Amino acid sequence: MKESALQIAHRGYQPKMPQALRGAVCLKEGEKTESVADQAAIKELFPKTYGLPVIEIADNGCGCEKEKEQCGCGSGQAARNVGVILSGGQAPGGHNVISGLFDGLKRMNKDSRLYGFLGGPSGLIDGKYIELTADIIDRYRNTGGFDIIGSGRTKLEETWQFDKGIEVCNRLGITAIVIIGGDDSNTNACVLAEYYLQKQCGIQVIGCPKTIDGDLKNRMIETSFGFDTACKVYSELIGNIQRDANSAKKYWHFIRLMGRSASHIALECALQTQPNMCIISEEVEARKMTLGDIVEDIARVVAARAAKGLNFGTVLVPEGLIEFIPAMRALIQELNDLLADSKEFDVNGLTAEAKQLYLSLPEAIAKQLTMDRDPHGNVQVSLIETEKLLIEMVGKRLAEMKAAGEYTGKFATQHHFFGYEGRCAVPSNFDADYCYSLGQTAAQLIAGGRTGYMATVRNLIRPAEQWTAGGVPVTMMMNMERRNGKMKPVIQKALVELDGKPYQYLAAHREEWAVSTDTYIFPGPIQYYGPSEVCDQPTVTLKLEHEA
Ligand code: FBP
Repeated sequence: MKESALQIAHRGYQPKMPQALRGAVCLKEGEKTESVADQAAIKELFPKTYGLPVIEIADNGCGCEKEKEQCGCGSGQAARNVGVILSGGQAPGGHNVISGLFDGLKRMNKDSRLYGFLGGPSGLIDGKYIELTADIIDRYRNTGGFDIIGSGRTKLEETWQFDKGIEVCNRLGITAIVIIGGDDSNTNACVLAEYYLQKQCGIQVIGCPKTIDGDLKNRMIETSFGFDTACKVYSELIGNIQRDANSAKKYWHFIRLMGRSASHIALECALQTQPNMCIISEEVEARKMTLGDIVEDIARVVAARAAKGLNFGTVLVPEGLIEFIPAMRALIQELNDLLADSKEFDVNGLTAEAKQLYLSLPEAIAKQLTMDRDPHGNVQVSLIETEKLLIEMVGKRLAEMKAAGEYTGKFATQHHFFGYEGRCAVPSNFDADYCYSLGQTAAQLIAGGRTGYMATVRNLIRPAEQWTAGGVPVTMMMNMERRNGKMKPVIQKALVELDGKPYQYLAAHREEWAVSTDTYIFPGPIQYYGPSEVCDQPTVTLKLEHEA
């Protein structure tokens, strides 16, 4: 297979790692934990994995005899067989989690073996796997994509699936599984860990925080991997479009950005590029805005720019917007419940209010809302073309304003959707380093006999040598939510916080960005080689959230 110059050069890139992961380590136990909410319900559902302590990985120069005894880390470990699964949407850096895991296991015992289950969680149940040898791993180091073993969205939730997993693991001598996934996949990882503990089958389960959406973060997890690279790719494209808009001066660009429910990607891209408008779904919900209100806001900015002779601009639209408009959310909830019970959709199954809203939507959007849910019961928001809906409605509103003498400009538009362009990009140095460290951390948690944990690497705005590594019990991040019409334990999704610094920065600057011609930022492409201030920077979100 012919490889690009970057691919060839990049194979030799040595990811930077926290100092604590470089030599022999010990696992230090912190305080016992509680779930973020619904403690009694979560405790009852996870009797074995609830309340575990947070783990910090320290180099074993810490002088703590007890911890040294318990961790059994560093070299001299017994050989072990481990399975790894990539779950859900692709995110840059997945291959580095696997190579970090591989190197970590081999460092502890060269006879350890790593098996990759093919095509996501279904690979475990169907017993489809490959052994990941050094040759294979070396071909995928520092590359984007999940193609080393593939990914999938099969939900691991039923006892027969867990039992099949035991059969397959026993056949391969596997005593630990690493699940690399988002909030839903890590929830399932914890359900699996709990079941395997109850069955005393000797299989540990460790999760790793993956998703470009950036919504798997909390007090213990600073960011999910892939968010950094994806946002940098989209920001490059938005910057290019802004330069085109500024040059041609004839189009309004409506750019929808992936990210599912949360608006982290749209917000981060806005911070990197300073567009004329960026809608934040969480704000729309908090201000109880209607679709009409959003359209009015955009039309107001278009008219203000037109008054200055600027008939061009950029509007960023988060993928999940539609779900955050309160009336739409109620409609979607009704549709979810209706579609969970029957595959045939009948509009008369909706309440009068929801039915009226449903019938008022453009046909294409209404149809998109009733399409199949993903296996976790989520609306597939990536298929709903909100940017086109907004263009249509803003166009109508501007025509009314023109008739009333309130607007005199031109409204020529282009629409874009950026999502898949960023999910398999070559990981930024940040993601390459972060992911490799996550993989190494997972190996240490396995060596320390832990299960029901997610690997964590923190202190991420510092140089990689100063990052800290550890494990957080998955139950600590859980609460109860309604899914497919039933209450389920799930990892709490992190939405954009309106009192958080990233949103506050946007709010403080957006009036200026709306009407200006010289505030656009053009980030250019991700750089892999060159000065650290160009190549190793974390996202603006991370910096704003964690800088003192
Ligand atoms: P994960 O949550 O599984 O990481 O997926 C993220 C995502 O890229 C979302 O941003 C998007 O809505 C969805 O996946 C698209 O799913 P699909 O890959 O099935 O089209």
